[in-house]
Amino acid sequence: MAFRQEPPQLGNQYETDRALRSYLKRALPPEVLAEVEPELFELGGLAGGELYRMQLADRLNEPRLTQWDAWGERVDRIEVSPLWRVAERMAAERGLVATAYERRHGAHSRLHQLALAYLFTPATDIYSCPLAMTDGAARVLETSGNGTLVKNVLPHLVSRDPEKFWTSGQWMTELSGGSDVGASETIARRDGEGVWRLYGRKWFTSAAASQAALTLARPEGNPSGGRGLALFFVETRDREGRLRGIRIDRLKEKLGTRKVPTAELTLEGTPAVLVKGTTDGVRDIAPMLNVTRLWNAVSAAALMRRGATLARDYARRRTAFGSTLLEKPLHADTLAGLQAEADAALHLAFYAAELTGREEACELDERGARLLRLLTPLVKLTTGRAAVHAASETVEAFGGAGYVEDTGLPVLLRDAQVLSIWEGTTNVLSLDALRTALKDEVAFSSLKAEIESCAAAARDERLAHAARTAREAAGHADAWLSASAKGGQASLEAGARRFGMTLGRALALALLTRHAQWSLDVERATRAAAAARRFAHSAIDLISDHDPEDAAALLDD
Ligand code: MFK
Repeated sequence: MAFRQEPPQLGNQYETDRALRSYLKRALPPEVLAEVEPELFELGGLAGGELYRMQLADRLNEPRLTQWDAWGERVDRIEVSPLWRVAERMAAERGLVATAYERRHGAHSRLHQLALAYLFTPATDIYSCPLAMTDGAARVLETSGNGTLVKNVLPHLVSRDPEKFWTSGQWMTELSGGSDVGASETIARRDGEGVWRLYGRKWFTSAAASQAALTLARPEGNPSGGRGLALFFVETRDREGRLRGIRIDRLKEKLGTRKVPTAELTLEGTPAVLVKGTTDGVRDIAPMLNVTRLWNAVSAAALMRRGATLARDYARRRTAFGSTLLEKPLHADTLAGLQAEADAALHLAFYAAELTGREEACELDERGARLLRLLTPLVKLTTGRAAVHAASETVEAFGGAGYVEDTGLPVLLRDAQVLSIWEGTTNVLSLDALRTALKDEVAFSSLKAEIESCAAAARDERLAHAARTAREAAGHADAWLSASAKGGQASLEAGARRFGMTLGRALALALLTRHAQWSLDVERATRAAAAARRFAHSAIDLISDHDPEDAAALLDD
């Protein structure tokens, strides 16, 4: 019989995720786990079954922008793909945002919600983008003290009823900069009736089909820079469904995340509501950034898991040179490395989720809050970079098939690339983390203490090397910071990425190690220890002193 290749398949994505299940067993009280597990099983089944089949069938569908109707009327209507329409309804019904705000399980509600997001994200082609922003907007409104928005808008963002559920965009990026938000040129002006109206261009607005958005604009007369901006809420359409002073100029032609209708917008007197004060918009939108960065990290871990799962399943089905790929020592070794990276990302992302949940339930002390401020950029930048690397390995694990579109595999690589770009690039977040570590000794010392405490928890000899590696890497980063702080701003900035990545990876290793000890003790299982040991042999300590003159010579024409 002629050779026939079976495609990779996915099982129940919760049931088969040993790393997630082991982590949740430690992180959640048994009664909470028992309550949330049925939802996770159900969503895991959909993610590996019906939704996966829909994803493959939906592969060529993309959002469509219709700017004019047949009779010359400007309509600027966006239609999203069939998969996204299903995802929107399902996200509302299953409380992908609501769960975090209902707080049925207090401080554990964030974990509950993000465990759902972890299963949902790889199954819905980046529908996590509008959900992340909606969650961020909900958090900003919840803590804004703006009674009107809390009463009229927040219930839509956290609704489980698909007819009431709204998603929110986060319109920040302008031509002048996606990173340097303080350079924004959008102007806010009050009209004769006292309504704020926005004028300007937003250059990269994800999920432009949303019913609402938070955005930044400069009230006329305000100074330049981030302090002169103010945070505004915008309801995008009126009761008849017409855009309110917004023109959608075009959809972006992106490398990946192609289901996400990312648009260029012109604001032509868009009515808007001031969320807080008339200044300090960057500071006021920061809670949203922290929530979307957390989603970014969870999505990175989830996409790494999806890639590793597909590659492992395929390796069982694919035969070459007389045996399955999984029986080939080098292929198995490569996949094991991929799995360890995915486990590390999972522990890092969910550790930030734990602290976020505690903060939201008012159970995090000042020290913890400051640790979380430093942690968020570190977690985002570390997992975002790791996800890009992992996606490339995943595609390669399929050989030529991974390079062919209708296998549904290349999209994993294209989509992963966004994770290190949006919500702050690796370098911008490295600088943010560096500034925070320098400015806030409490935050930095709490991070070092956390790494130390995780490493100290590892009593088993089999974890000794992993614990030592985490400790030494953190110590090296600490020593580098002290030495470089004396050397001047340029050398500090030049080393910021190595500093951030080292801290992020050292913390991931420390968390993995602590979990591995627990798993040895309680579950009598060695899988987590294997992940910690394997991850410990990857690049953890990236600190090194480079001669700035070498960099200059390399960049010289
Ligand atoms: C799957 C996940 C999907 C996610 C989908 C999202 C799609 C959305 C697409 C996008 O919107 S992409 C665009 C994302 N853009 C960014 O993330 C911006 C990246 N740039 C930065 O983060 C810069 O560091 C920053 C704009 C914040 C720098 O601006 P500034 O004007 O130099 O601000 P500065 O002075 O650093 O901070 C101003 C205040 O905010 C300070 O507080 P004070 O006024 O009290 O001194 C800061 O401490 C505070 N702040 C800044 N970042 C903060 C923060 N506070 C808490 N958390 C933070 N992260």
